[in-house]
Amino acid sequence: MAPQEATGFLLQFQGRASSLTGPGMTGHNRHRRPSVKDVSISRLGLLLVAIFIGLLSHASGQDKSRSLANGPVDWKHVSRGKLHGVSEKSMVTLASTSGRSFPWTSNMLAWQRTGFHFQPEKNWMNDPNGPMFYKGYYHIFYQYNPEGAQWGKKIVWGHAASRDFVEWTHLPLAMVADHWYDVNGVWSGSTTILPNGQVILLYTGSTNNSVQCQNLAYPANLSDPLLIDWVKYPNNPVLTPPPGINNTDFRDPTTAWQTSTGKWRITIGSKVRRTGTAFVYETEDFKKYQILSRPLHTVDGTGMWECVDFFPVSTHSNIGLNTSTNGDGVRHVMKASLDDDRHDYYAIGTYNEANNTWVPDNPKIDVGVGIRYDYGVFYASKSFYDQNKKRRILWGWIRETDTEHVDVMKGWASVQSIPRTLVLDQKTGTNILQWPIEEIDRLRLDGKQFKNVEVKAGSVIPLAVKSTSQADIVAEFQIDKAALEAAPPSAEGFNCTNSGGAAQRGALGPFGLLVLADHMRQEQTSVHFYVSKSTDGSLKTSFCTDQSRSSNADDVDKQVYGSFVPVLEGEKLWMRILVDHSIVEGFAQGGRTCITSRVYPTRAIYDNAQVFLFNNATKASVVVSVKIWPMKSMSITTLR
Ligand code: DQQ
Repeated sequence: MAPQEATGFLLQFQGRASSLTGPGMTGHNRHRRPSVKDVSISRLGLLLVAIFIGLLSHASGQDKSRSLANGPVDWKHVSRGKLHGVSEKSMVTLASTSGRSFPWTSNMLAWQRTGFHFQPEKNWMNDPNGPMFYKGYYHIFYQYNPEGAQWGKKIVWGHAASRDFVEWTHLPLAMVADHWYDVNGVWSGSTTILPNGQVILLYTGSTNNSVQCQNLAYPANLSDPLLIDWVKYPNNPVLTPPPGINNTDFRDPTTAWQTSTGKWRITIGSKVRRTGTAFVYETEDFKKYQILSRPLHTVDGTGMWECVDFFPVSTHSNIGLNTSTNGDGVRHVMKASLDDDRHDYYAIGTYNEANNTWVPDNPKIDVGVGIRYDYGVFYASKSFYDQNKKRRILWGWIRETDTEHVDVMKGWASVQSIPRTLVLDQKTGTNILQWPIEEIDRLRLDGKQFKNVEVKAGSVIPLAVKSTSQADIVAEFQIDKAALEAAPPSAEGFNCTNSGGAAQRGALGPFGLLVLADHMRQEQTSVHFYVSKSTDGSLKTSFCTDQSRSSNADDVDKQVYGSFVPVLEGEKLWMRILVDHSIVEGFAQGGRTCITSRVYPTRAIYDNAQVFLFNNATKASVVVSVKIWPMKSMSITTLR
């Protein structure tokens, strides 16, 4: 960082702090998650209070529940977002849309807060917005409801910055809903850093009449590396829905890319009847735009496209590319977040700047009908080019999969995924690889290794690691060769979601790890492989996460997630799992297939969160080498 930048930062930082804090205070408010020790102390305190209340109740003849909500309550699904013209924001995949809640206690709910995933201090968060690296700081903006733990009508842009993705500072709200053109919500958008150093921010506003329009904003002070203050362009909106497009089907502008003519282009998601589409606009100054006659791409039957992302990847190197890069050795990735099923689908293809079209390499793996970034909970993601370390980084919104009234009890909802580097898989050429950014490794504490553990067919082996509520796990598996050869071929297709989860037994699987499991395994979340042999003798590997036994509570989602993972000749099966309280992120084969789950155990929490190896195959034994690192928490402070 240049000296003048550092001074500017300090002045601004102290200026804000001094008006709000007393002498000797820094202006930072530390709010890390409680350590195990803190929790034990507070548990003791709670216990004493509970005994005291219990005695009082007993004396007065009352029956007081120990749950937060004064005993189980009835819940009913409430839709959020749809009526206002965006995808459903509350949880809808529970088996029923109403029921009786589990008697959650404050101790259980406190444990759910994560240690090394990005979260605001409280309230609701959804999409990551406008990520960028600017003057020494990584910035993340996010959809935020300052008024509560549910999605709301007045969504604003929350903001935080970090030098290293490990120590974060929460900053004041970047933009609030304060103009006619965004009074119903400051919705998702992107930033672009121009070659002259100017920063452009484009976002969707929902107007006083709920029309979706695009607005321009820019930093008030470019020499502030924290970019605290933002100015909205006085002549907003800069774009309104094009003729023939519904007022509520036009949102989420991308980062701009510069063409060979020097003009800039952005793309914006929409739909024409049931056809998902990405319109392209060209501009010189980000104030006046011209729509191009052809959309970048459309796919029939995929419905509204939210949060489109469009960026180049290199065919021959793992170095990330600036969003404007095109030409030889470049493929373009297109991603759309499907309003209909709330999953992020991507495809790899070729961008032709001259006629402004993008064509997928394989029409069967097109946007919205082929492969996904993640086969669990992962939506409205956004990537950015990190010019600091020459890499492309992806953030995704990980929603809750419990009920809204429990989120209200917790006082917060949603986390952001671990930021992932994103490169083209040069070995397959047909998928990208997503991998936790290297900075996360700095949170690893002393790891424990278990080498060449034989896990026989039908067995479960506990791994002696004290606490694994926060853990990074890397495991490698070798299937018994003879069993592999002898396994009978099967014409039945295996599918993680419908084929019975970890309890299903086949000749060659499932096998993998059980995380967030209590010692009796009344609760467990399995992350596993399942290998099947096709009738032509070829092997097919699936990577799955089974949440069906993840919690004793019934008011949480318990789906089995997963998909096929490419395994090339001579490759071992391997996976990495990040466990962070209520989130489990799994990466198979270096990030070819990823699965993120939210799980809400009631017993397998704090020091009771254990890890096991398991092999539920009927024939094959597997030899497993695994390393488990307990993880430190990130540090998150607040600039007040
Ligand atoms: N979330 C924003 C919209 C976007 C949606 C509103 C995706 O801009 O389309 O909070 O989750």
